[in-house]
Amino acid sequence: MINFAERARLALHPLAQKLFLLMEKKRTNLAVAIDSTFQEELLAMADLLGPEICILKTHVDILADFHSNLGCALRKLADRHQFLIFEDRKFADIGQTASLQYEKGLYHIAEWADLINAHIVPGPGLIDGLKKIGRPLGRGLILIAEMSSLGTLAKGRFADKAVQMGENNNDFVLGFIAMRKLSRQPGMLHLTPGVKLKSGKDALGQQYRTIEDVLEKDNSDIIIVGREISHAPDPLLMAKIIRERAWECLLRSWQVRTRV
Ligand code: S5P
Repeated sequence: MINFAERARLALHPLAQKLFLLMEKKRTNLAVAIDSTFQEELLAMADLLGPEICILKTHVDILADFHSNLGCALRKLADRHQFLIFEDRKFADIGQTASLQYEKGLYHIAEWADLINAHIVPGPGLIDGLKKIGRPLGRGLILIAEMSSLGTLAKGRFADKAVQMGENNNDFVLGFIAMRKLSRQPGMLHLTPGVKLKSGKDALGQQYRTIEDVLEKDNSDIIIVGREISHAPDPLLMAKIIRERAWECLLRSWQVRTRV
């Protein structure tokens, strides 16, 4: 299995190249999900955890005190600590509506988020609508192929279809939310949520697997970790522990697959 530096060379999207290289340089494949409902808390966490992560994943629409200065503040932190900003908006409308949701409204997501994601239910017009706005700005799209929640319909043939749609649009799509590696294109990234140190679930259908399951058994690239870090007594310490463990798993998986 080839490493991130080699995959950066094979990636078609410049943002994928940037992400592969920053992961290799920082030695981290940890994306952190900060689902805080207060802007200052989100920014403080981003600053604290920035050196440990490759991606900061946000949900701006849960902020009780959203202010239009957020994007600018997040971009400064992303530049200082070298991570990408991923707004987990999960677009799911027709292309025209989604393009407006991406560019306009309260949040002006396209102005500050490197990455966004979308469901494939509406079909390829949604990708075209987002691409029209995001591509000229050098942004990238992650398609939701599989989900971590109990009873999800996003699996099997649905996931295959998502991969096909993503690969057909690899000038804008740079990867998938997936529970395992799905695409054979080396430039495509796989990001997996539902990760904790120990497997389990929450009260609302979220299902957790371990870092080892996700990275070594199922060959994903990036783990997305939320409450295990944000709700830990010492979030920075927990981020460091998870980051180190995830990187070791990745190195082991590369060695195993190189030997095969
Ligand atoms: O299938 C999914 C896709 C996503 S993007 N399952 C998920 O949990 N997510 C997101 O990952 C979710 O919206 C949340 O922000 C994060 C997981 O958070 P945690 O606290 O359960 O680790």
